[in-house]
Amino acid sequence: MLRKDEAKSVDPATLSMLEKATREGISTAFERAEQMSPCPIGADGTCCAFCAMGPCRVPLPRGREETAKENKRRRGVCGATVETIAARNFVRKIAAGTASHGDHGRVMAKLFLDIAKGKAPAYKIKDEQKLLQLALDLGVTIGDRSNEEIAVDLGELLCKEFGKQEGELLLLKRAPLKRQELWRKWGIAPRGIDIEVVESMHRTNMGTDQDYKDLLNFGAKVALADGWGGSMIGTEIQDIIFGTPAPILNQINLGVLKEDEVNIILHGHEPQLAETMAVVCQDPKMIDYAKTKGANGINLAGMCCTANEMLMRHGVPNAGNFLQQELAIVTGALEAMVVDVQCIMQGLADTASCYHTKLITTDARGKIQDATHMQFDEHNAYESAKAIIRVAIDNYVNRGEKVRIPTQKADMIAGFSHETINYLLGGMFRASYRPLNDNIINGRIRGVAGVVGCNNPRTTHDAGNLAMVRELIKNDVLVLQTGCLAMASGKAGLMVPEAAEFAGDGLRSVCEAVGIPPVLHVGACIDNSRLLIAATAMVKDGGLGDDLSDLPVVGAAPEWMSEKALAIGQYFVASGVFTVFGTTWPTTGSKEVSEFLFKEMEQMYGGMWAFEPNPVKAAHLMIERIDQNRKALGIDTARERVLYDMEMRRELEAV
Ligand code: SF4
Ligand code: MSK
Repeated sequence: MLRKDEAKSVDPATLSMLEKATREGISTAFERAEQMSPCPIGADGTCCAFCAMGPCRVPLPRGREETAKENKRRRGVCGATVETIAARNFVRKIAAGTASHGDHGRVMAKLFLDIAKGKAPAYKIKDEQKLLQLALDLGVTIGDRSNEEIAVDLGELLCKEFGKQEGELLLLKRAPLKRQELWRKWGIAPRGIDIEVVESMHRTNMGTDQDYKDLLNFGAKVALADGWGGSMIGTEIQDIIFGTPAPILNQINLGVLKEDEVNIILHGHEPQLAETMAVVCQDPKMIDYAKTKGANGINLAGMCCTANEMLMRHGVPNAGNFLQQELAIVTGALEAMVVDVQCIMQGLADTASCYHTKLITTDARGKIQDATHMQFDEHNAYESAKAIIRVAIDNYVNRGEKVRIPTQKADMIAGFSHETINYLLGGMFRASYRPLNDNIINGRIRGVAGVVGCNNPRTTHDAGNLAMVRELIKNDVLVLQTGCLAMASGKAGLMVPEAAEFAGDGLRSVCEAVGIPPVLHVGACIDNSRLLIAATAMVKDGGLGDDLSDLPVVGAAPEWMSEKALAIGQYFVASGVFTVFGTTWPTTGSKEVSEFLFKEMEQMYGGMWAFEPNPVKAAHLMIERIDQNRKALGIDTARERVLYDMEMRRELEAV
């Protein structure tokens, strides 16, 4: 049975555009998800298409436990067991996520080097302090050399991390010593970034690694090459060249589009084009040009992770998250959707063809049939950005009659980088995580949760995130968010200091004292590496154990869809963090593989996966884990325990 619109999203702006899309006969991801149920064999991880003797399907019997005999018979033509097939599928997804973040990090490293060498004049080094800190961390000589000289050495060092063949990734040194030793013990300290992705593809190829535990352990290695490698390099460099984010107020949701201005949305992940567009859109000559076409100005907005980057560095408004991309075009008010890489639905081309919107691809790695390709050149960045903006301005006169912009937009504060949290808590001259640790020890803050990831039309848009986040803050858990779920909370008004009223007494008192929201926007998907740095800073500040797995810190992705989310989850787990995913789980077809991820990994790494589609129940799994870690640290007596009566339990079951 088809779902009613109300079951598709809890966001009123999204619902209003879904109604318009239906009335105008426009296909969206929401509708396509209704029409096509997921393949149950692929969803369970039990289909292998890795050679031409297959594809081989080895599904579980439906509706009953399989017998040992049946399990033995579940093999591909080559004899691969269901465990091998499920593990290989899982590892390939992690490798794809790592490759995506890694390729993003590589582009940033090369741009950084070009900037240092004076080959990309539109950019410069904005955060000198962070440049020097990273240079110090990685052993680059500072002396009395210029920033550019230091940056050339640092850039070359970081570029080499991608192709390094032996040794260990340099940034692993930032992790607590105990964690580094554990990675070495289990043989999962990554050598380089590309080599681990390549070896994952080799190991999962027909006839190579056929021991599911060995495969899954290698999955941890390739994921660490993302979190402590590609993603961390990307985040660090972006901060150095575009500025380290600091709290900034702006607005979010489709209501940020303007009736009387040229609307341009930037969508994707890598921020170098967005940075130049933000500057060019303020150029009086461009604004005058827009006026010659009858518009009152140029309105630049972001979407998905590009939106996070723009919002936290420039206060550029955010038009919405992943599932709103087609709906932004359905407003009829969008002159150009400018995209680069990752999370860009091909469906945008069809939607754009029904309105006047120009879909413009800008990256050679991300072309779309029927879109206009305008290659962005970082060495001639302003001219490239101007050409794209002119196309959008020229298109304003083609706006049709079918314009309707939702009224919904909410205030949100973004930009809580690790450095900002440090300053906010400790002050400019004694920046530290001490007050956070103290408030965790005294029980005002029960623990910290990273709630991250995407939207997925297989579940109600934004609903899982909001239910989970509300439950966590109500129970005094400070929430840090990245990606599309940060936007879900922003739209719902949870990212302003006033939202402290929804927090438990302890968390509320801390938020009110510091003046922060109970839900902090930490950045884009690659910025999950900031969460690793923040957790490491908590360990280093003392009083909460000597490894990341000792901390009352947990992770979740209640609405995930991207392979990148699995890579993030796996590096959280391999870094010692309990991590729960919702929506669907890609190894349910193999009990052994799931048991390894849900149980055995904990014995090895102190972190483990869990799968729980009910977001409130998932929040309570997280709280339970936080309490276990508090008990092990001997700080459980500091807080009052909440005892659930029958009514509270019934409420929980009803969700
Ligand atoms: Fe089938 Fe084995 Fe080929 Fe996979 S690798 S498609 S299980 S024969
Ligand atoms: S954009 S990876 S839908 S969070 Fe980073 Fe959003 Fe997920 Fe893409």
